[in-house]
Amino acid sequence: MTDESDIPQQPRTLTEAQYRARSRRSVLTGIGGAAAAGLGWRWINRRPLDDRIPDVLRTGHEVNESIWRTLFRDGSTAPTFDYNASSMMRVNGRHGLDEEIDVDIWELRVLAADGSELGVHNLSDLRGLAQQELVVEHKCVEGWSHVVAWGGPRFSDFMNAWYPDQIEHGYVGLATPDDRYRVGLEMDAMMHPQTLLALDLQREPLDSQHGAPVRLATPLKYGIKQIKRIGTVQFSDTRPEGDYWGTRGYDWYAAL
Ligand SMILES: Nc1nc2c(c(=O)[nH]1)N[C@H]1C(S)=C(S)[C@@H](COP(=O)(O)O)O[C@H]1N2
Ligand SMILES: [Mo]
Repeated sequence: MTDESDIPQQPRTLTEAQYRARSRRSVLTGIGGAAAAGLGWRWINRRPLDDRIPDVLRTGHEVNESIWRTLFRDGSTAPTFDYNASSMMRVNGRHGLDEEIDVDIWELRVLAADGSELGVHNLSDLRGLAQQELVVEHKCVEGWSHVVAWGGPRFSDFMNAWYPDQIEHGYVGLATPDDRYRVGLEMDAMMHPQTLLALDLQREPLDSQHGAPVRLATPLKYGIKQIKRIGTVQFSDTRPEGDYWGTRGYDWYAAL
């Protein structure tokens, strides 16, 4: 992500030593996790999710997928924090954010697998769903993390309210309005209770560079999947095309 190297870094949540210790642990639990997933051991389900695994990003994708399913299928969740532990994070990644955004006329377009339009939503639709606050560690593949407070509806509530018959599809593709940044996620990850259509960051509406008016927030995935400024949502039975970092060599799952 060389195009972001000119952005000054905010202080990290973890000290350098803590971060290195965590990475060492991650290597160990990554290997143990692969073995456990293969053998079907149950203990791994109780492991804290933040012990997972930058190294898995670089190793077998199938292994990563099987760990992911073991971890999340049965309702495990990522650690949450006190609001007091959270603070505003840096802006990182501006793909798809070039144009001015007018949140009053912004619309979220929802497309079927064949590309036909299923629905269009405005901000009050999303504000009208039950609002959650989720204080979690946002992790970037570049090696920094930051505890932030997201606010907004669960994607699962959005689906249950308007598109219950689409939940059977295996994947969801999301794109910015200009189509320059795209991500694909498994429906399982999208339907997880900690996956939000985030409208708020630190209890304020998202500003433009953090993804106004709505972005994806999910502690199950690295930052690369947490698309800012969502313009379209499309259901799919196969992996959505054109995942921005997936097509540039990063693990498609980008799971923690
Ligand atoms: N539209 C868009 N969304 C994006 C990106 C981007 O470049 N464009 N970068 C991703 C990455 S790599 C990270 S770490 C987070 C950073 O979110 P922030 O800018 O709010 O810190 O946004 C993610 N979502
Ligand atoms: Mo990132």
